[in-house]
Amino acid sequence: MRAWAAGAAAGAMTALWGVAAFAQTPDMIGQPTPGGIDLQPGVTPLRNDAAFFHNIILMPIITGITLLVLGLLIWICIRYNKKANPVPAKFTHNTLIEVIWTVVPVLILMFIAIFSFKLLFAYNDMPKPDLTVKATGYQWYWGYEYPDQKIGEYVSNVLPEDEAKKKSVPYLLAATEPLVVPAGKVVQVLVTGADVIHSFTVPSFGVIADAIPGRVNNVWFKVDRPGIYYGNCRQLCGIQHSAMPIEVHVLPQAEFDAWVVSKGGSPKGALPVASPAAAPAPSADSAAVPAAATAAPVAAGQTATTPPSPAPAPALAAK
Ligand SMILES: [Cu+2]
Repeated sequence: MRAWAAGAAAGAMTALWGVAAFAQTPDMIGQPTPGGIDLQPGVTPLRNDAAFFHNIILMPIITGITLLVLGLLIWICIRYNKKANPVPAKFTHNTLIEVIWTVVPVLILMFIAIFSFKLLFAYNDMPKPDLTVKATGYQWYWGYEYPDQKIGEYVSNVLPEDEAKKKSVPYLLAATEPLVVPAGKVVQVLVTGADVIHSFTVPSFGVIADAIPGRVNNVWFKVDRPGIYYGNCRQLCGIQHSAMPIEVHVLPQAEFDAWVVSKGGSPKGALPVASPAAAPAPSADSAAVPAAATAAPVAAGQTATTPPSPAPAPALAAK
């Protein structure tokens, strides 16, 4: 029985990964692939670790357990139904089996915990950031601000469908203004919300942080490969939740500096980054963020409600 279950599990896994590998070949970087069933290809080490944890550690265990339980159910239905087994056994306990079904799950959870905690700590251990960006979620668009470069908050809306078509960019993923960051640098994103809870999510970076009003969460990433990467708000935040894409442009440092200048900022301002990493920081989110950073979003959130009046319009039209 056990051998049968193991064989079935192995067979199913092979089939699953075969299909995944097949579907993966034309996967696009930084955005979802039509018909794709695997995770988006990652471009940060953390994202690759997370994918390893999901694909190699969790999925086989989940598949194995599911198939084992299914096999047991089928076996019981066939072998112990009224016809096949008219006189049922009278015992109610079996010490050996009870020990096994207590100890084995504990061992499985301990095995998972080794990888899970390692990943969790890796996410929390942010190196000293080279750039800090503040991302604020609004109903329904994002505001980005570069405090050290003195770039005030600007609005990033969903790119209307006709413009997206014209530019051959993915509608509902492309934005009117991208978030721009330098390649090969540690980027810290301070994430907050101005009205309801949103979520700053870029799958290929392995980055996800809730944008909560009155709180600042932070995430970090370091992308070596210049390119365009897409994400979304990933928290149901209202009727236009689907219309708040995140478009990240990763540029070589020189181009990033030029972009900062074009935005009226100063690239040199990047150097004296206040180091929140220096604080003992019990958790990456919320409390550890310096008071100045927490105070800023609220103020920005209030002032930034002025420009958005044009913002909801395209979003509603897009509906
Ligand atoms: Cu949202």
